[in-house]
Amino acid sequence: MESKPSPTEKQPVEPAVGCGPNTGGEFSQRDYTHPAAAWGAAKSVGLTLLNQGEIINGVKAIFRMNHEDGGYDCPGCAWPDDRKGLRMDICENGIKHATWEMTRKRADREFFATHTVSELMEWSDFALEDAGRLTEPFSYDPESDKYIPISWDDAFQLAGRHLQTLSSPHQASFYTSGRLGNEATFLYQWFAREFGTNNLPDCSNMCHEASGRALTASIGTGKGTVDLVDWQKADLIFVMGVNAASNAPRMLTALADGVKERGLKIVHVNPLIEAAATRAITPHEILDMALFRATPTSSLNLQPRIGGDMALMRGIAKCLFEEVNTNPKALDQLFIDRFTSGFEAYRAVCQATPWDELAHQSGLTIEEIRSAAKIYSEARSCIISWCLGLSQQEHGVDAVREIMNVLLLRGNIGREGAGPCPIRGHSNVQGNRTCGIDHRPDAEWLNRLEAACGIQAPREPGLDTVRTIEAMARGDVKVFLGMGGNFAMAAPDRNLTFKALRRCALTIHVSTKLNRSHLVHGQEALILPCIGRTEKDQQPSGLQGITVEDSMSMVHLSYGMNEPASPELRSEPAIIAGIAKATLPDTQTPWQDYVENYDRIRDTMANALVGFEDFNRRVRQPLGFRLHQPARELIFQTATGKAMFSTAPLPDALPPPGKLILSTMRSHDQWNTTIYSDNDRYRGVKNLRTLIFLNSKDMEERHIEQFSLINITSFAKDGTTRTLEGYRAVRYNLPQGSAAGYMPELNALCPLGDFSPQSDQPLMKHLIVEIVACQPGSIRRREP
Ligand SMILES: Nc1nc2c(c(=O)[nH]1)N[C@H]1C(S)=C(S)[C@@H](COP(=O)(O)OP(=O)(O)OC[C@H]3O[C@@H](n4cnc5c(=O)[nH]c(N)nc54)[C@H](O)[C@@H]3O)O[C@H]1N2
Ligand SMILES: Nc1nc2c(c(=O)[nH]1)N[C@H]1C(S)=C(S)[C@@H](COP(=O)(O)OP(=O)(O)OC[C@H]3O[C@@H](n4cnc5c(=O)[nH]c(N)nc54)[C@H](O)[C@@H]3O)O[C@H]1N2
Ligand SMILES: [Mo]
Repeated sequence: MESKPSPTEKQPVEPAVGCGPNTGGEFSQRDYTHPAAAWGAAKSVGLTLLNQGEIINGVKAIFRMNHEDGGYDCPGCAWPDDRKGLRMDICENGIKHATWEMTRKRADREFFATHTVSELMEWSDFALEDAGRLTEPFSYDPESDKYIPISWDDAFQLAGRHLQTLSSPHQASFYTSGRLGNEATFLYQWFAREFGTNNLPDCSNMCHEASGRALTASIGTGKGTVDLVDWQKADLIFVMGVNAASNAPRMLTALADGVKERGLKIVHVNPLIEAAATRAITPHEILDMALFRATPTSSLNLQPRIGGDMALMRGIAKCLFEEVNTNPKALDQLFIDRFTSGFEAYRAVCQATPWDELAHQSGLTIEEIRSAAKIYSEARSCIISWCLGLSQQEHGVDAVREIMNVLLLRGNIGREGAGPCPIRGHSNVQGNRTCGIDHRPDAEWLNRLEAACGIQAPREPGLDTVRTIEAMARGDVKVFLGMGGNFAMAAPDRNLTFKALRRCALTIHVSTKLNRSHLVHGQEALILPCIGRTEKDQQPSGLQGITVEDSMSMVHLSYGMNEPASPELRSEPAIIAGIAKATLPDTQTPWQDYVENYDRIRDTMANALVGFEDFNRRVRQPLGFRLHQPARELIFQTATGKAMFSTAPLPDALPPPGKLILSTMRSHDQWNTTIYSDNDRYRGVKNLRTLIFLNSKDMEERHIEQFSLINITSFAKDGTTRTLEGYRAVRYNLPQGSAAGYMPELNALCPLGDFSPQSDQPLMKHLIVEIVACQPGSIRRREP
């Protein structure tokens, strides 16, 4: 076999094709100077609605989303709803997300009769989802290489047969994506455990696992402790490692209102200066939008190197320890003495870390760190919020614990306007964990589950996302069930993940739309279509609501309002019950009763889950209810019974010589693996997804020009490399040594073996890469 020429020889390559529509035409990038969430947002929403033929329904949908008296929970993100009844906060990306589900297009039996799976593999990810809503169950037919219709009963029997013939229940793995409502979640984990395994990987294994583990170790809860009222009271908010204008747009309202109404201070910490860090117009302020009156939303912008956050936090702590010599109020010593443990050790670690090292590792100047510390020590109350920039790192757990350390030093927890606030991703990812999706369940939870559900739960820990891929690749896991999501594209190490899925005897996907995970299938494969969040869920006892938990632990009901995309669709609880009944011949669980009336599921949940007592009544209160959070009341369920300082050593965040650290992230016009267009408005990008943002000095050093074609090679710890060719370099304001580009295209570069030993999270924000210029070959484009 001919060996592949090394990229440094400047072999001609063709421009890479991204996951978006790839409609061709000119691409460009320029600085975006408009405020976030202004008319550009309105225009973009209009285009999405137009494309989906949904102007009327889309507009109706907007006015039902997140409403106090009914309506459905926005499937877009987990930001809580400000449902005071006075005004409704909606956002561009939530509307896009909801209308994407409401499309009139259909991927029906005619569609699948027309296209083979091999042909569909050639389609872009955009085109696959754009085929429309799935209409009935399909199974893979190897003869014709097509998906063909199958009855629900036969589909369940097929699933049941496979699961029953496994030699151990651990040969199946049950993935969850964070859209699943609480009731379906509870049934799903119940089914997996009654079947006999804790193999419950979820998207959280790639998302906020690190945050959950860090907070549990520090303060005895896996969640943030603040709510929206705290956001409205805080003096100071740190916004770290999140692109809020695109991924949690309703946060802009809280930021802009805070600045306007009470002089809120905001410190942004991000290698990129994202749109929310400059100025915002909040979507509901129509007058402001018309007059283009933007609110500045930054007191300080810090651009650390990728992975430099922990050094910054430690620097802030070091400043406080210095300041307390002259200003005793710099630390909240009363709080520290009463509620924390490990303080002296933490002080010693901070004092022992030299300033030079903190500056070098954070990529910031000592002055910048000092100015952040000054703002922090002057604030009466402070919230620190963060997202994937912190969690998808090798030392993500240590970094989040360092955030907690800094909060504890000034007693910034358990009082108004203060506390840690991880910004969750999927609209119910937090609820999934609360309701039992956990591959490492503790004994207390399993005992409660057994008592409430009359089952025997397995005690051995199960597989998470990374371990599931490894096990499928080895042939140890033979049945993969994806409850939502797009596992093949969202997971790291594309080639390996594809191989792993293809080794399975059976892959099942419960989905609303066609995606690549359906095409990268096992020997046998099922697509089971479900109703979406925006649709009515009719069961024998009437219209059903489902519950979700937002980022700030509020649990509330959500009712769909549209007719289902097809009469053949089933609800997620009904599909889980169907598979369960076909798999567990001796089950004592009344699956059918549960499907007929979700109140019955909630009654059982009330017995099994701490904090869900009287669930059915409390969730019907106008705003639902807030889950009790001991840490919010300064009750710390940790090893010492106190909030615990941590003293982890500072990791080395620097790229090896000649290499760069690459972070993978979302564009403005995508929802995880769902791509709406090839634009990234707030970063000024048009028509291009296969790009890498680079610092101008890094480009010069490599003789790379703006938009020139480049190859990217990632270096795994085991010595293997992965290369993507034909990307384009785009000059961008980010620190030297740091680079950024889009998921899911770049997942091909994430080595499966390179996950954080602290959280098992793949290092999606910390790839070690080499980037070299290459020559263009003949231009070839894939037809959409
Ligand atoms: N419209 C829309 N909304 C979404 C999603 C979506 O795809 N589209 N996805 C949802 C999901 S599942 C999630 S988890 C969230 C994700 O929300 P985000 O966390 O905003 O997701 P990313 O786009 O990956 O952006 C990561 C941010 O971290 C920054 N960053 C990268 N490395 C570092 C670092 O080392 N330090 C710091 N401080 N910052 C860093 C990047 O510059 C970028 O701003 O959004 C949710 N909401
Ligand atoms: N390189 C890199 N990779 C990443 C990340 C990153 O930052 N960088 N982020 C990671 C993160 S934070 C996450 S959360 C994961 C996301 O991973 P996933 O949750 O697995 O992926 P999504 O793209 O959100 O899933 C989209 C699919 O969900 C299905 N769907 C939509 N609505 C519903 C519904 O109501 N019910 C059901 N059953 N299905 C539905 C549709 O068929 C759609 O195609 O990706 C991870 N992967
Ligand atoms: Mo996520």
